Parts: sequence; structure tokens; C-alpha cells
Amino acid sequence: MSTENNFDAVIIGAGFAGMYALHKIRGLGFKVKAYERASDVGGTWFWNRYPGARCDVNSLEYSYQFSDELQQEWSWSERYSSQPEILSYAKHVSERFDLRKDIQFETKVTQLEYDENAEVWHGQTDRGEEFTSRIMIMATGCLSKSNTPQFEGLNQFEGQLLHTAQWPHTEVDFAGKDVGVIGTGSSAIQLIPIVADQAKTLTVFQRTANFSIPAHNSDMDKKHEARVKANYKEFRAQNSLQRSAIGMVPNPVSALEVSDEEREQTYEERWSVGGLPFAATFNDLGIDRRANSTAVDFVHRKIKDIVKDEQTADTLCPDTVLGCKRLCVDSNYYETFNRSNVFLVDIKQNPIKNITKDGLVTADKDYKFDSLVLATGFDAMTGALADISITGREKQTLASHWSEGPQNYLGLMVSGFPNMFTITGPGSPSVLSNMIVAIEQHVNFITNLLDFMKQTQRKTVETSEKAETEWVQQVNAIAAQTLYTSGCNSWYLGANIPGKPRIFMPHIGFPTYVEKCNEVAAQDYRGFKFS
Ligand code: NA7
Repeated sequence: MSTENNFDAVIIGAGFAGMYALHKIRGLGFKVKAYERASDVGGTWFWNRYPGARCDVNSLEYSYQFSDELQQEWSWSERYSSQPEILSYAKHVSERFDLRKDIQFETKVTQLEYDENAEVWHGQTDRGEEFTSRIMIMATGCLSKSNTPQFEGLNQFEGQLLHTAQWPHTEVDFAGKDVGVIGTGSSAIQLIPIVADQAKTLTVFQRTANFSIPAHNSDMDKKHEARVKANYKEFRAQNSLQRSAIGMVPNPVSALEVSDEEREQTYEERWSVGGLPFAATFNDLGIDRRANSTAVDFVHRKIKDIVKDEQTADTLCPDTVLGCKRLCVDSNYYETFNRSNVFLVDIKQNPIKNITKDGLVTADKDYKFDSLVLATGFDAMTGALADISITGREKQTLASHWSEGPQNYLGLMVSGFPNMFTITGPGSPSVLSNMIVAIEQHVNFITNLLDFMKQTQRKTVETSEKAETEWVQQVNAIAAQTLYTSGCNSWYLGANIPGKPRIFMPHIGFPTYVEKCNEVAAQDYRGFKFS
């Protein structure tokens, strides 16, 4: 192998995590390279280009803060950014910080093996290339491995088969077509109103109804943008103090301590603001079933007010805890079911038996389509890592180490896998926080640690099984106090993938997590061993 392919650090992924990691690690004077399987930057925003794809966090927050020049010069056109605009932003960042020269696109890293004698990682790509690297940064993303359920007959479908997370790069024309959509998660809820507008008919196959709150998206309020930009640092600092690092004002009041009138009015106010802050309407919605049921009841009534057909409205009313799956944020989702060309099928009642060459069969009926959209989500949080064959010390594989669920320390490092870091891995706030804020915090922690190693001439860092076990216990203990673990079958629990170990993966609470990381760093990186 030529020395050209020997690196100090290799980053896998060039989404928001990989790009920032590249920028920061370069700053340490390291020889670094990123591999990306897509043909461009953007990560999940590169792949999820289905109509209606949009972020559910405000644009002024869902962006990097590491460069004040960048955040001042970039302007978002809407309150919630669309996928194309987020992708343009990612490209802009990659050019502005001259990142592209160190990213190799259209290359999937397939295998990583740790060489204990040389203390380096050996990597292989799907192009047959090999590399070595002292440090591995896994910026592989939380929602990057799409989930295609193994429906019988799926490969026999002769119409147009689409998956929201692998959407074609050319425009898909649904005009005059009969379309089926399987799934009613966030992706489906964003896509359905737009496809309904174009298609001849749209049939939605719902297994579990989801809670969706109106986005009330709008053009960016320029005065608001100017106010935020005049004080961006303080705005960011305030948001980072919130549990999800998102600027939603929590209401410090129990849903059970207010009068019925006050409760109703408070829900109405939040509903009219829209979006994720609805989950923070009262301070006990995430921990108390009785409190939560008041929110469930409110949303059920909203659905029944909007959707005219009684049976359709009933089917759309979720029977789970509100917020134990990520809330969906929509534009005209429920309203779409009032259209005469849109049909809802409850596949919990009548499960899909198989896919046919021109449609699908449920327990009670045959359906025919020109196009079938799988909006069936992701093997979230661990799927992209599991897709790479990773072997650490003593020939132990990551797959066997994680056979009972992901184990790591601070969501950053796995015992037995020296010098390998995961960005926004399971065990970190990741998907329960503003992802870009979480990414920057992780990358800053990792680069500070690498700098510490450089200054103190340490070659390797790893964590211990003890630190790992204690951390996982702590993450689980926090989750057990909430309704996340008992309220529904979410991808946070791995429950959407048959056979995946059921364990609540994200750490709840961004500020407490940051506090912990700062404490660890201040104590010479307690829980990490150096050599
Ligand atoms: P989600 O939220 O995981 O939604 C996937 C949907 O697909 C959901 O309604 C699932 O029903 C359904 N699904 C999955 N597998 C099947 C099978 N086998 N049969 C029928 N229906 C199925 O993915 P999204 O892409 O919408 O959103 C993911 C995240 O992206 C979202 O939370 C935001 O953070 C952004 P189920 O609920 O499992 O019964």
C-alpha cells in the first residue's frame, strides 16, 4: 500500500458530522481524509429528497454555529427549511471551508480491522482500496441506513418502487397515477399531501397512527432573523440550555394542576404555534400517563375536527402515548384525508399479505398501483455502523459486542475499539436534540481529546468495559423514568426492526450530558485510558 493511503485520521461520512469533523481535525495539523458513499455532501439530506422533505427544527437553529461569519452570511428562506435548501447549505459549507479536496465520494468503507501491534486501523472500501489510520471517526449518521421490510413478493412489483430514503435524483411525476404509500411516520406525513395533489389516487397503508402537529411553516420573518443574527451567540447559548437544545419554551406546569379551561387554552396556544414545542406544553407529558392522556385527547379532538369521514378520523387517532415516537410536524396532513382521491387502509386490522406485480394484497382486499412508495424509515442509530464489518482488539467484532444492544461510553467510544470515535452515537443525546448542536459538541469534545493526546504524546485512547457498563446503565435509568420506554414501539428502542435488541438508545437531556462531558474532560478524561 502506498504511504498516500496512511492517515492520522479517517472520517466515515460527509454529512454534517463528517464535514465539521474534517474541518476541526484538519485544524490539529493531522493528515485526514473522509470517505462518503454518496456522490456529494449532506448525509441524510442527500438521500431523503422525497417531495415535502423538510426539517422539523427552526432554520435559524438547524445550522452550524462554529463560524460566526458563516451563520451571519447564510440566509434561510423559510421558518423550517426544505431538503433542497439544507443540501445547498451543506454544499456551501463544503466549499467555503474547502472541505471537498479531502473527501472521496462514491466510496463505501466496507471493513475496518484494528492491528494491535501497529496500533492502527486497516480499512477497505467497496472500490477495492485499502488505507490505514491511527484514528477512526465514525460520522455515519443516525438515520442513514434505510429500512426496507421484507414483504413477500416485493421484488416482483413491476411498477415504480420508491423508498423515501433512497429517492431518485430526477423528478418523479405522479400525475395521473395510482399511488400506494406504506408507512405513516414523519417522511410519509410530509410526502402524502404533496403526492395527493398530483396523483390520480393515493392509498395510504397505516400500521400505527402517529401524532402530527401543524408546522405553520412560513417565509422567514426578516425582522426575526435580523434580531437573532444581532445576538446569535446568546440565542445559541440559551437554546443549548434546553433539554433538547432546541429553542422551545418549556411550560413549567403540570397538565394535571390546571383547570380544564386553562389546559385547553394552553394546548390551543401551542397548537397554533405548531411544531415540536407542542411536546413541552406541560412539564409532565413525558413522564406521567395521566398528564399525557390530556394531550392525546386534545390531538384526537383536533383530528376529528379536521377529518370529515368519521371512520378515517378514528383510524388516524393514535392509540399510543404522545411523544414516545418523535412527533411529526406537517403541512396539511390530516386535511389531505378529506380529498376524494385519498384513501386510508388500516393494516393493523388487515395486514399486508404480499406485494403483487401491480399492487398489494391485504387480509381482505387487493389493491393496484402504478407506483408504490415505501416510507418505512430506518435501521436507526446503529444500522450504518452495523453495515461495516468492524473488528477491534482480540478479533472481537462490533456486531458481537453489540449483540444485546449498543454498549459504549458517553456515546463516543466502545471498549475494545481503541482510537475509534462515534459522533452522535447511541448513548448520546443525538436524535433527541438539535442534531447539529449535538454534532458540534461531540466533535469539539473529540478534537479537544485528540489535542490533549497530541500535547501529552499519547498514541492511543480507549474506554473500559466498566465505564461503558456504567454509562449504559445511566442512560437506561434516565429513560426508565419517562414514557419513552413503555409508551410505544419506536425506532429509539430499535422496535421497528425485526430481531433488533430492544434497548432505548439516546441519552435524554442535552445540558446534563454536556455537563458530564465537561466534567470528564476536566478530570483528565475520566473513563478513558491512554497509552
Ligand atoms: P419512521 O418514523 O420509522 O416511520 C416508518 C413508518 O413505516 C411507520 O409508520 C411504520 O409503522 C411503517 N412501517 C415500517 N415497517 C413496516 C412494515 N413492515 N409494515 C408496515 N408498515 C411499516 O420513519 P420516517 O422515515 O417516517 O421518519 C424517521 C425520522 O426521520 C423521523 O422520526 C424524524 O426524526 C425524521 P410502525 O409505526 O412501525 O407500525
